[in-house]
Amino acid sequence: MAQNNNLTVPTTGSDDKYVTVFNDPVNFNAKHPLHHSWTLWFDNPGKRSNENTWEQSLKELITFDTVEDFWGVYNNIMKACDLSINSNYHLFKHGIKPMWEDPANKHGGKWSIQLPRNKTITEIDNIWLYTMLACIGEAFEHENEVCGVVVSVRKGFFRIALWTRSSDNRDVIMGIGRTLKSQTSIDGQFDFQSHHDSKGGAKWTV
Ligand code: MGP
Repeated sequence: MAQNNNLTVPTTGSDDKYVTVFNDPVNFNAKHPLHHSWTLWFDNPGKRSNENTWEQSLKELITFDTVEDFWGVYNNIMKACDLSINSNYHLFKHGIKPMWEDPANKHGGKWSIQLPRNKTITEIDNIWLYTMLACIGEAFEHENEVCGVVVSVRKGFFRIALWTRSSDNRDVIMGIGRTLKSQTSIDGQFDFQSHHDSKGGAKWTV
């Protein structure tokens, strides 16, 4: 038991290892830390952008590192399905830019799936939400491999992608793909491509 503002409150019994509302029973504003800080980026480069100009349209929106702040951000930004065509949200570990050129991404690749617009909008939003939750909640066995996730709004479809740090170890990359598929409950095929041969076909599928 711990004393706080003249109230006797139960603790977790493990010397404040976990943050709970009992740490602040008056304001109930305890926050639950995430293992990493995550940064949300947005871009809508438009049709005329190319590899040289693309970065200029990239905007860093906000960084958070608690469960509560994630929901604060999620509940106060536009839903992915409401974004205009060619927009992208990128949620990446803080310190990693959502670009192929970033040192964390340059040897990596991405698992991606295109979801046709005829899926219901709620379904798309939920898939993007579950994708983000899998990342910030560390659902992946090789969590260090995960750099970030992207939702892209295109004319005929939405695309969900998860960027990995490397692209060579088949077992590791396949494990991530399988977890992503099960966490998002998508009944469709994800393709993996490394960033440096993104013009080629899928290297692996799941
Ligand atoms: P995209 O949005 O990843 O592909 O990249 P999409 O939706 O298939 O669009 P399409 O026009 O290729 O069919 C679109 C373009 O943005 C790329 O061709 C690049 O010019 C630029 N671009 C995208 N990314 C993720 C990067 C990046 O990481 N670095 C650089 N330099 N340019 C990028």
